[in-house]
Amino acid sequence: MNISTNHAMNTTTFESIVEAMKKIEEKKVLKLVNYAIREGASQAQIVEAIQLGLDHIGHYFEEGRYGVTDLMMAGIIFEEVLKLPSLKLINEGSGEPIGRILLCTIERDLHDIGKSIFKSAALMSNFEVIDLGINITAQEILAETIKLKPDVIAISSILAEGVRYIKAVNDALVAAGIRDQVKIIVGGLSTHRQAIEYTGVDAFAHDVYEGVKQCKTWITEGGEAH
Ligand code: B12
Repeated sequence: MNISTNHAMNTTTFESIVEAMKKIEEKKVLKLVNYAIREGASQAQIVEAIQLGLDHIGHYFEEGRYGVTDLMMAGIIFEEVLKLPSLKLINEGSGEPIGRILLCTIERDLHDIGKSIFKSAALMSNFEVIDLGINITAQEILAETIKLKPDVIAISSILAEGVRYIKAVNDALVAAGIRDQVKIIVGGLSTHRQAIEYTGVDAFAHDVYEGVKQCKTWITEGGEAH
């Protein structure tokens, strides 16, 4: 996702959102986001600005300048932004669902913001999304897959340790003899190409839009993972 250039949101507003997020200024972020929406900014542009702010927060956390409470506050602000009625309007798709996605954050991982953004993007593309939540184990995913028969299992994995739990999901589906009935896509910080080979999943995506595009390819063209 690279949309900081050529966007409907003006550069000053974009940078102000990044700055306010960086400083964890809740009211200011919400005010600026509302202003940006009135200016014609898209959901993707707002997400990008906030994500840039979060990247700074992540670095400050690594340097010891921010603590876990700051990470929590940053997460809460992002959730509030995603819940803004003005953003929700552009969240929902319309018409018959084109496919069913089972979505979750992997075992031991409590990060759910990337997952929520994926959900909005998938809904906008007319997918039915069943969100299992956070800290979901391979056995839980297996049980829901048997019950709900999704076309795609989409997993968010933000912590580096997530890779081994994702492998467990693949192994559980193989053991149950249903691995070939569903595609698995993983997104998040801990994902990279080598990890995909190790886990046995079908695809990974660095951002949600790339991920949704891959899901659409699987559904509409019966295409292979990249
Ligand atoms: C907010 C935050 C938290 C909040 C989460 C709140 C919430 N509701 O999610 C809280 C306070 C709970 C938290 C806790 C911890 N956190 Co934290 N957190 C962050 C922070 C600042 C932002 C994460 C975020 O939401 N980013 C914004 C979203 C939009 O980005 P994203 O999640 O990466 O999602 C994008 C892509 O990855 C992708 N994507 C994500 N999911 C999916 C799914 C699919 C299917 C697809 C296709 C794509 C996709 O698309 C998204 C949009 O493009 C990051 C720093 C950072 N720079 O990201 C650290 C960070 C992720 N946390 C970190 C750590 C270490 C922790 C803790 C261990 C801290 C501690 N000592 O307790 C705990 C772990 C708790 C646990 N068991 O999970 C590290 C992880 C290091 C690692 N790689 O393992 C980071 C990177 C900070 C750092 N630099 O050290 N954290």
